[in-house]
Amino acid sequence: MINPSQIDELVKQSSRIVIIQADNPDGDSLASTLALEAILTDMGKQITMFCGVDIPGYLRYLSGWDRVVNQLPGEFDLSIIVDTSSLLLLESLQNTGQINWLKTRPSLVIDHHSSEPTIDFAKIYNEPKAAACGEVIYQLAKKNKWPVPADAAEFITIAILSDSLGLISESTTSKTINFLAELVESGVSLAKLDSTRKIFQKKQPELLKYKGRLLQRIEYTDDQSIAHITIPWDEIEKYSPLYNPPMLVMDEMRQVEGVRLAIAFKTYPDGRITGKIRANFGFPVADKLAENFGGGGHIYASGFRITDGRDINNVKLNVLKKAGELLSELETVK
Ligand SMILES: [Mn+2]
Repeated sequence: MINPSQIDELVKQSSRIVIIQADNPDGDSLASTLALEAILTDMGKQITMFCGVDIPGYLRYLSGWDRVVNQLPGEFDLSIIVDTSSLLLLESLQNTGQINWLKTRPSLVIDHHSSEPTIDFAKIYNEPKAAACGEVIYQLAKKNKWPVPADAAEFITIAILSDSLGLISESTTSKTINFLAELVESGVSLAKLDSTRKIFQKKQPELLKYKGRLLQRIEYTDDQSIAHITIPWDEIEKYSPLYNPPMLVMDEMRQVEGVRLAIAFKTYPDGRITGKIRANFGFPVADKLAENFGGGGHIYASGFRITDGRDINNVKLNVLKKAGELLSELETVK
């Protein structure tokens, strides 16, 4: 693993840097990208922000999102991949062939995931104990005495609050809270950030109706310890621009009595199936479950993607079976 001062060196000798998000942009990845952009621009670097897929509507309150492009620049000296170490999540770069161009220059991963990295062409800087990629970036900035301008401080705060679910996630440590205190001390207003976010996150009435239909479709297995839902392509196509459908109900699913694990399956026209997994506190099996199906993530939040054309019912059966096994293994350990 590369260390902070080596990263500092790499950054200092590069003048054109492209910052890359995976194909599943979220609050942490986008805010981390924007924070890095602000920091590195302040250091005189020329920055391009890349993401292979569109930035979802609910993140578009983050000023600067519209500067994220889906084409790598014609010239660059270094790429920094944020918030993922998984090659699977760079599928759009592979599908468009841009990955070959990416590999011609040094590449650095800044991440906070516990799964084994599968991006083999980059130097990895991974801090699995950090609550957010934004926290890792803040630590790097502090260690390397990089400037943290006011907008960068805001983005880092947003990144940390986003992935730590407002400082309550399992991965939130006293260090995370201390960092946040420093950011507030430096002038970040949490109330202001929250009100901007809420204005942009008002839901359209049709989305609430759709949520009602999703709630009706939640299924349970294993004595109601696993809640799951399947979202077909026509719904993804219709509602994704407004909101990521599973996120409308995942929290509710986890709040049902007896539920330990919530799983959302999505099916795509090309046969691809994805799974989003959330585990309740005390049932840290999300990473292991995802790893069984070629994915990965954290102990309480993970995901996988299946592209070999397997039937959805078959996948569901296998995932739910494995989930049940992992949960009962926990019981035996206790
Ligand atoms: Mn993250």
